[in-house]
Amino acid sequence: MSKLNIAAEALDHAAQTATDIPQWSGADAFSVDEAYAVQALSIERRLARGERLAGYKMGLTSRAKMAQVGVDTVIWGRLTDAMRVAEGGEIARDRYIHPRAEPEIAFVMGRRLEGRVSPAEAMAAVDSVCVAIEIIDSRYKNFQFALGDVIADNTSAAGFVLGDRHSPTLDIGNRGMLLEVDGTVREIGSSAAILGHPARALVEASALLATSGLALQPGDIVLAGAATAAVPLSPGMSVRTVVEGLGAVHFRTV
Ligand code: 0L1
Ligand code: MG
Repeated sequence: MSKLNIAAEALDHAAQTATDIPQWSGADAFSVDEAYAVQALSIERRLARGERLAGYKMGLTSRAKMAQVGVDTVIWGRLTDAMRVAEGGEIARDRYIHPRAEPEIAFVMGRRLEGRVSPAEAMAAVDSVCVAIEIIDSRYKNFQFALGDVIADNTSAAGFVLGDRHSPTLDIGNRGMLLEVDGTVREIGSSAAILGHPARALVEASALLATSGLALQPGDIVLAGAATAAVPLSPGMSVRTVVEGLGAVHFRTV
């Protein structure tokens, strides 16, 4: 088995068993291209088990997130249907290694979008926008990684919750966003923290996916990235995100 396949299997196994693994470092560290290849191989394993591709997530699209994890490049990962948590649903904390939640905005694509586009062209391909929460869970020890590690680990993608769908004509630039735990505000920010405007995350998604020969398809979900740092999850929490103008979404941990 190749080095990339061995890594994909290790990451997939770590996610399935909620067991952390060491980072790849030194001579074993992955280049960006190798890391995206590992990510694709690990997702193939999920698809072979019957999961379906649901879309993509953009990672590290805000300064708060870059500072939290010490990596300063926008990255992307893949979402599958099995990662979706129903609005108001619950997750078992022990199915994850060290999960965190972060407030996001999601796009649902109405049309195909590929390559370099303007923000207006990107938004014209969107069917709807929603408030969202992403659940991330690094498969690495102590939630620490270098750029190649986190890309290979599908950019820590572990789950997502979507709220009601709204028209893409709604203003989503500079909207207040917050994350509450048990009714207490834990993180507060603005959608402007997401690359200046969440539409720019969609522009980046389209351009970056094209470098891997991919395009956004109708029905794909795209998480734009978090507006704030992520909050660690423990059992018995009620987690809620509100985005001004888009409403709220929540889930619970047991
Ligand atoms: O969605 C994100 O911004 C996460 C990207 C990977 C870094 C992390 O695990 O926080
Ligand atoms: Mg995120």
